[in-house]
Amino acid sequence: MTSPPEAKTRELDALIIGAGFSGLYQLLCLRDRLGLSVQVLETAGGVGGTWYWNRYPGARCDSESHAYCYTFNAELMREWQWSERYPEQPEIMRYLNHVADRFDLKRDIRFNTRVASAHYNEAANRWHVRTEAGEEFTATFLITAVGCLSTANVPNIPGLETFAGRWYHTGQWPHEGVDFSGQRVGVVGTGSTGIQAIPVIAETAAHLTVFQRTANYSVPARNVPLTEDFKRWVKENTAEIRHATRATPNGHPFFISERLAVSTPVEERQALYEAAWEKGGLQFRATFQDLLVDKEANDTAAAFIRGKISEIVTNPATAAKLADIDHPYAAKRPPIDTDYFETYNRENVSLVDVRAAPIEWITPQGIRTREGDYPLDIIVFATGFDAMTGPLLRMDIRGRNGLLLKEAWEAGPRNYLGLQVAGFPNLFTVTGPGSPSVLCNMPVAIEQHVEWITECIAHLRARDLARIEPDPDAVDRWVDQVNEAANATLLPLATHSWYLGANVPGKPRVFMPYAGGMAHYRQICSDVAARGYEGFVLS
Ligand code: N01
Repeated sequence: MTSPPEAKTRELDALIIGAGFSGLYQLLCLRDRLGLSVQVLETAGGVGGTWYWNRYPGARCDSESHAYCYTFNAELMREWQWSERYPEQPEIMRYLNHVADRFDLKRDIRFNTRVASAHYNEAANRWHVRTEAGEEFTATFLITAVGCLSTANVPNIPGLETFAGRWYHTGQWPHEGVDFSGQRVGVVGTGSTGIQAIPVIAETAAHLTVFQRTANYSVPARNVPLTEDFKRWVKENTAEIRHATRATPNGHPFFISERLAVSTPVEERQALYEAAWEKGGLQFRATFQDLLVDKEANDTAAAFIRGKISEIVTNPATAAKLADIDHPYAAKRPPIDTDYFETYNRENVSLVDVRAAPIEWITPQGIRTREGDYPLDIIVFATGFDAMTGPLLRMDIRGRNGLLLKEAWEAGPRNYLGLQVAGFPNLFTVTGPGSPSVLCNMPVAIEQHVEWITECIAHLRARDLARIEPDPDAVDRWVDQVNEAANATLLPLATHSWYLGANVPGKPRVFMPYAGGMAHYRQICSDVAARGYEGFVLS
């Protein structure tokens, strides 16, 4: 018998981790625009990133379809037609597969491949990457495109392993789907995901019990099929749509009103909220300019939504639990919904307040709270993610002198512009903590990061420079700016939000995304590059 071939280390210019929106575009830019040798490694069996995994019932994007797409290619924008105001998960998967096929990207993506470790070798100035299957790669540049919401947070509730029924996390949904008909279902969690899934699950479950820890605001999405007129308007206005998403703080194609809630007469203010409620969607937040910076202004929006909850939900005790919200409107990521509050008027749906009586145990039969037992056949955990840092820190990433990223970030993420970490040369983190990312319409944030990274690498290569990493002083200053930007808003007042890492026990409480606005952040990044990558050390 001949001996097996020796495992070979593949040498690359750049290695990208992840094949979602970010990884696909980063591959295209580095391979086709700069001519680099590039490999993408992806855990999933296909492209799509977060959309590959989040297949739960009702999964749909909260950004409007005509702006939830790449804008780097006007032809691509014109040839792709979305069917609804908000694209559903399968349609987004079709879109991303279309992009991957149109630009022949899949040939450079290795699917079903999880990265175990990435170590920087200073002498060689190369990243050494190992997969869980033991394959090895080295690359000059390492780019993480791992997404912000890709590490499922399954709560550590005692007894889960004894549960006799089936349980699922929404972010790891089975591809074959789940049949709820005739089943007693429990949903834990009322964030954006729970709020999307609950009305759909209620349609087929025998009974649905919702376990709510923190009541949440929600505004109707008013999803509709797109008219032919609208589709035509999109094709004729690709440049304008692109421009609008680049000019607004959240990367959405609508502008924030200049009116202030506090100085608008009460009747007029109410009429504007009514109109925004009828229009639906995340624009509700744009009704007034001061909603996210002035608590008094925010209180007017919060009161309006609470009033809607009491109007919609017929059982006053249920309405009171749903409206008992402990944070300012939109200080946590604001959900939008289709018939969420209406669902509590169904006979087969009940609400359990697990703030008043916490979940204590999962028994073989169901969920036990301090007040009682709820027999269940299926438990759905819509309990969110170890957001932003989780997908990075679960890998063994080591920079100079073997410094582990997890240790460097022990007290919370520290980096420059959300793009690079001191001591980790040539490592770029697409939509990393410290960048606007999750506070923005994601494809807009992603395109900006990917293009900045591409131009930066082109700059290094054109000047025969081998390395870029941030100056630790620039990191300190940026961390201060991220904190200042958050503190100028009401966002930190939602003290248990995932923006702060508060949803994961033991995670440092640091406000992670940059809240100074996408348009402003874009300008900062462009200025840094124009000044010869100020704050970075190039060598
Ligand atoms: O997660 P979440 P998500 N016992 O963390 C509760 C994006 N997204 O998956 O608030 C009981 O927001 C937790 O309660 P509390 C969007 O950015 C986008 O819903 O911690 N309850 C909360 O109610 C979003 O913000 C879209 O007290 C527990 C819920 O679970 C982000 O993903 C669609 C618990 C988790 O809410 C995350 O949303 C959906 C426990 N032990 C999501 N642990 C689109 O645009 C947690 N909870 C498509």
